[in-house]
Amino acid sequence: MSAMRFSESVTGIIQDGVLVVTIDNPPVNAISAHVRQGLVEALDHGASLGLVVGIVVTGAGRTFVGGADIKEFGQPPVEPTLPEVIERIESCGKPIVAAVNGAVLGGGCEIALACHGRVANDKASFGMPEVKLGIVPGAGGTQRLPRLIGTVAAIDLIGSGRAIKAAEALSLGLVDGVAVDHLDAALSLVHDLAGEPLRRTGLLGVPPAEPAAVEAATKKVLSRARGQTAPAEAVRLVKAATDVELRQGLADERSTFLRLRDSTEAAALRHVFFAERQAGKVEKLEGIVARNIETVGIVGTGLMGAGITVAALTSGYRVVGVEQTQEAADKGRERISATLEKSVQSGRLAAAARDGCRARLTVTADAGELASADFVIEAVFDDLTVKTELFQRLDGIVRPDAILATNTSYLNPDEIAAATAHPERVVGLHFFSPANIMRLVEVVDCKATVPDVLASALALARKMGKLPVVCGVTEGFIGNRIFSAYRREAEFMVEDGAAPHEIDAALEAYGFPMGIFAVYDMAGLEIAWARRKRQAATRDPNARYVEIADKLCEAGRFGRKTGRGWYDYSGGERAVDPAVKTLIEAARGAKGIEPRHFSADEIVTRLLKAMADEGAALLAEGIAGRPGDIDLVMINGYGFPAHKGGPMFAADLDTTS
Ligand code: 3H9
Repeated sequence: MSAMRFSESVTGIIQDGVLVVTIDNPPVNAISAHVRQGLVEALDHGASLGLVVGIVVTGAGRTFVGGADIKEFGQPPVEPTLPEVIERIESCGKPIVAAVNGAVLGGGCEIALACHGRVANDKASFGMPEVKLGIVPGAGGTQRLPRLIGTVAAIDLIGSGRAIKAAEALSLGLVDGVAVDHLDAALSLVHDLAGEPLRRTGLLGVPPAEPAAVEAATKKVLSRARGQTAPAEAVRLVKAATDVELRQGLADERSTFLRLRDSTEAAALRHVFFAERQAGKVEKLEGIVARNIETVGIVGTGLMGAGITVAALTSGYRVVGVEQTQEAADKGRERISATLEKSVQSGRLAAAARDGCRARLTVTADAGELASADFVIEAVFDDLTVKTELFQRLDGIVRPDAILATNTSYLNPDEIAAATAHPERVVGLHFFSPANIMRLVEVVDCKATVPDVLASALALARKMGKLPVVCGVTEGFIGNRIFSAYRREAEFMVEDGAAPHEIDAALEAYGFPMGIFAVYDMAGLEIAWARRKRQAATRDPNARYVEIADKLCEAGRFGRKTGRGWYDYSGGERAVDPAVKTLIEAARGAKGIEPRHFSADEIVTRLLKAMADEGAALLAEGIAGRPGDIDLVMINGYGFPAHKGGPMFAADLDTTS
């Protein structure tokens, strides 16, 4: 029989007396209005055909259903709603089985939950990531999932938004079977279910749970929520499924979903979602093909180099690590090995994958081995002479088509590139420490970088699982330049009367995991001090300069590692130090500043404005391509709370509200 078309994205075919309905809405089969309309048409058709014993629902391509169409959020509602479609599925008189062929997320999971049976192939993954978008499931997920897998597992999955593989879904009871041929398995399940009383998930009771386990799961979710609303609401709704009737639970879930969907928090997280998908897309690279990279050379296997090495190894590259001496190479190998081991212990890396990583790694004191590398990343001491000398040497070692990347954080990569015979093959790759864990990489498009080198650097970063953000050359690139403006403003407020702990408390209440002075102490104060000393001669004498950080360094207070910095750590915890108060008062006195009170609101407003103003300057100078890129850098590199959308989003909100 020829294929039936129920809408532009939903088709059907009858196979073995079963209507097989396929959702085909690229790129991720989101449940757009025409998918919902098509599904309703298909269900009606399947129910009305006497020869059809049941229905299978599946997805075309790599995804079953990627969830509600996020682009529809904020648009006027179009019928039928997803809860209406789901109600039709669950109450259908013929068995409906979900044949899960790939990722099934959010509303997609809710469709699968409402089906009378679920089978998956081994590529399937299941997740309810709504909390990551600042919302809760809005089509029955919080009510049906606990009925199927229990309250504790449902709190974990819905509260964290994490995705699980087919095998875990099977062990939790989320699917009835995992098969190589999911369609075949789904067809036979429909035949098994036909004529039998149907198992409707919404009518099941929630299995009893140990109160202590429910409490522990709740605590875990809330401890990670950091000021976000959605996770707590999601947990509340899941717990309520035990106590209230399905209809009441669904109504509560729907009104909570609609309220959160229209919140600023959800708008911020949607902005982040789309900004991430935009990041690294550069108009001038359209049609440019990235070079094939198989072997990555890494010069310097200290903390940063080892982290980059692990990120490269775990994404399948062969790595040649180079050090200056055999002793340093041995130490580097040990450091890399220990980092790999830690990844295995924390569950990020399978033991077999670790063995593969080791087999692809060479660490040597012979720089000549870099001749086999397609892409070389330097992660040596951040000093211009050291780096330019290294790049000159690399010219004589690497292949003519090899790409050279510098991991400098503050130096001018154009100057480093100029030291080589071929500056067109040099690019900046600014990783964040620990580089095997932090997702952000600033990809610096230098003056002479040619498009296919930039495209290759982006492709490499993406393959390493990173979030690459392209930027132009400026001191500190996007992140450190904004961080400097933010730090400057914080220090102005300290000089004018705010205590460092008041500023940190205001930032932490806003959602930063750590205030700026606590971050300072953790990173160590001495590197920035050395930089300020280097810049002293060229500093604008008329610009305001706060000396308090210099005075702390002069007193040997370099932060946590010395037990004292902006705070005192001698008791193990961060504590306000009267000696710092005295030092600040002396600095104010020396300038004749009369201290005044700063409210938490004023502190946050001023710091956000300082970041957004610097961001606007970066955009005007063409250093950053999009406001969203700046937001991603601050969120992923500097602890800016994602649910606030980043400094540019927050500033935009301020001017539009
Ligand atoms: C929900 O379901 C609420 C319900 O409970 C209740 C409703 C009543 N919508 O990530 P990629 C686009 S909330 C619209 O690079 P991948 C994306 O923007 C939803 N568009 O692909 C990009 O577009 P472009 C819960 C979407 O293969 C393109 O698809 N669901 C959606 O690396 C490719 O995206 C989620 O939160 C969407 N739902 O990963 C799932 N998803 O090419 C969010 C993607 O123009 N999605 N796009 O830049 C994902 O996690 C990943 O996209 C996925 C594929 C794993 C599916």
